[in-house]
Amino acid sequence: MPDLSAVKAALRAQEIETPSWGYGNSGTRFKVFAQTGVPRDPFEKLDDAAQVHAATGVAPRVSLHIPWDRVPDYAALTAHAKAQGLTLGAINSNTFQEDDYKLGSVTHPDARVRRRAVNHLLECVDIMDATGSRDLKLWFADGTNYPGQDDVVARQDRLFEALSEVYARLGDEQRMILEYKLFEPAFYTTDVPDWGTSYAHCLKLGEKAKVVVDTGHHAPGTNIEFIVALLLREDKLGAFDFNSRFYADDDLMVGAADPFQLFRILHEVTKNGGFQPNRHVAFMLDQCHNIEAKIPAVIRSVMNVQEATAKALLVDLDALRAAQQAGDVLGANAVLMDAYNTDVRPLLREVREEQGLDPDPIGAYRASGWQERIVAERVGGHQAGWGA
Ligand code: PSV
Ligand code: MN
Repeated sequence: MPDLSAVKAALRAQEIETPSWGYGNSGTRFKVFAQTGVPRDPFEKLDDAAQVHAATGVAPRVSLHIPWDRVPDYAALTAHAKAQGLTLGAINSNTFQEDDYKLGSVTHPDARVRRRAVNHLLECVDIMDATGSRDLKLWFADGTNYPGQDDVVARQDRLFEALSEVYARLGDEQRMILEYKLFEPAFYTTDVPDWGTSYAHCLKLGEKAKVVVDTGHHAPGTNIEFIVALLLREDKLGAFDFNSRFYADDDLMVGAADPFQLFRILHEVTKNGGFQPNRHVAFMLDQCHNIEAKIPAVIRSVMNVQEATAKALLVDLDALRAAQQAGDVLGANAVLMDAYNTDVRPLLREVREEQGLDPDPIGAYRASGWQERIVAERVGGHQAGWGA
């Protein structure tokens, strides 16, 4: 059986990065629903993220999204984070909300538009210099809607040219992490549709380029844990964007749709050393809380990741290997299922108590009075939203 004190130590050491946009208003392409108390600027988003960290103890970093989190003074934003025990995490670029990008950004047929997109990515690296962020996170909406619309190979060439220029600008400690997504907003071809395309570009670029696995960006039925295991084997897994999906890129709370899949993914992470600090895998949430209360939803999501992680850490790897070696199909499966079926909530309550935290993070948040305070104080001004 796994050593319980090692399991607890791993749970204490876990770090989950939360997304600034998860605290702002969001919605679908049909409607963005405003909620009361929502942050009006990136500083207030950090204040909310600090509540999540205070309640859970494992959410010390916040991803930013440019331009949504553009501020005149990034040193001030970084200091604001630091004052609350937070650091600034991945800088997410945005090359999907300008008219210029109708036919693509870095893969656009027009060199002028490509230049504009690359300049934005370079600006994001400047911001990383100011915030101390390690990762430039790239997701491209680029693609085509109709057969024949553009030359798909030429688009790959343009993509690589753009990535190479930005890669060359990275500092020694900085990385480029390249996300893929099967479809949407493009419906015929997407320029980075899958892990293989991301991997191929990252491999050519070099060691500082890694793949991001967003759990909502695959075709239904895709075996995501296999992708994770393979990328870890190749040392090309840079980060996770965790969320849940029932149909497409639903961006629901991680662990809500398929907690068993989340467990299987985290089992591969555990087994293949993905939690080791020297592997530098970032565990991030990429979610939107359209109809539910945002801060408690982020807390719940962090807890869901913790629970799946605890179960993955409880897998008896010695017994699993022995069963696998003996060709004991049912025995090996039973080892995994035993861990999955363990109720780890008492263990996590214990870990929190040992850290001086309330064993019930959501209860602690509700009791803190923060929600009432932001509803009362955050009046006037423009609520933050994703700008869609
Ligand atoms: C857009 O689909 C997206 O959800 C990507 O997954 C990015 O990671 C995120 O937005 C931030 O741009
Ligand atoms: Mn994502």
